[in-house]
Amino acid sequence: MAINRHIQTLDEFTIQQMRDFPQATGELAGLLRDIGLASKRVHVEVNKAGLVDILGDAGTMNVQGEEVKKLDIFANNQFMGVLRHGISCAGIGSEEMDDIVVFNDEISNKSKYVCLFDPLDGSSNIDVNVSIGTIFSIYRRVSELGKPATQEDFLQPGNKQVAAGYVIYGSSTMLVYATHRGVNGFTLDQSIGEFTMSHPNIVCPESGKFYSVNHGNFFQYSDKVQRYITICQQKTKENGGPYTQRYIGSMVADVHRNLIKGGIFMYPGMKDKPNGKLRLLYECNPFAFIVERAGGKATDGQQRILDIQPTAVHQRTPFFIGSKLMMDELESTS
Ligand code: AHM
Repeated sequence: MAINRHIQTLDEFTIQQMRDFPQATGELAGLLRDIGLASKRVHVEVNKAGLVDILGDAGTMNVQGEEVKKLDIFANNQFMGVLRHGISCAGIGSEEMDDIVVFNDEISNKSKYVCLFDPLDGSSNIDVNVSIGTIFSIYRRVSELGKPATQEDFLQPGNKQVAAGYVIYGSSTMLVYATHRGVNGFTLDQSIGEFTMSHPNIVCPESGKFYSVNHGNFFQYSDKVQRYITICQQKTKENGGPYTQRYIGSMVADVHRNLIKGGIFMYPGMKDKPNGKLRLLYECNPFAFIVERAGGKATDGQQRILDIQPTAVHQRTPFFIGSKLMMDELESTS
């Protein structure tokens, strides 16, 4: 006889979490529901990307001078639309837009949160059917409630995040999010159109076998990073290895794998790009928050990512993130 196992949806979970805090207003649960809704719409488009004319370049550059793909624009519009018309967000910042967008209407001005997004990370992989993802980050406003959100609300260090998460559009679509209470993963059950709890209380293994870095840039990295990569290559059974190199070029997929299985991901600074490629606010802070909550570590090679005081919404930073013991080994490499 089939057992009717209880499934817990994302909405049920966030509402249940809220009940533990009598003072909670439900705004965070509402925000997560809105993000879940937008990501389901993106999931639908990503899954039919090969069938419709949504692949390929949109013919414009984003603010960092990179090619914008059509799905990037679609995803950006979905998240922006859902949050603008919801009741829980005072404004957003997106990797795809030059400036922050302050919603500035009566309801939004009363909202206590702002959101930052990379609507479609790894978008250069869209055309070749590789996993891509959405990354998000939620902050409590520091500006006065009842008035429009301000730039300061968005330029807070990552340690002020209230929640952060990502959606991976892979062999299945998954939404993983962290709060100070832990990290949980929900897989999209397409038969009912709901994210359902599949990975409760995610803990990043203390160590792992995977190291993820773009080897093509090896000679652009600092001596220290080159030495650490060499240590990874020289690992044997006797000293915790061998390690396996895995680099998809889609950070959501690379960090997701390392979060679940243990590993280290690096996007170091390079001789001609000392701050690397990844954006502090849209990519590094959210992942640093998630991985730290799961027991791992994240740095820029010098300091904890979450302690960096941002000065611009689109700033970049070198990024090292992963299992605690592997990060310790990187830090102790001279
Ligand atoms: P994108 O949003 O333009 O795709 O860039 C971000 C991606 C990350 O997901 C990934 O880790 C990195 O770029 C890969 O860059 P590279 O090809 O230089 O290794």
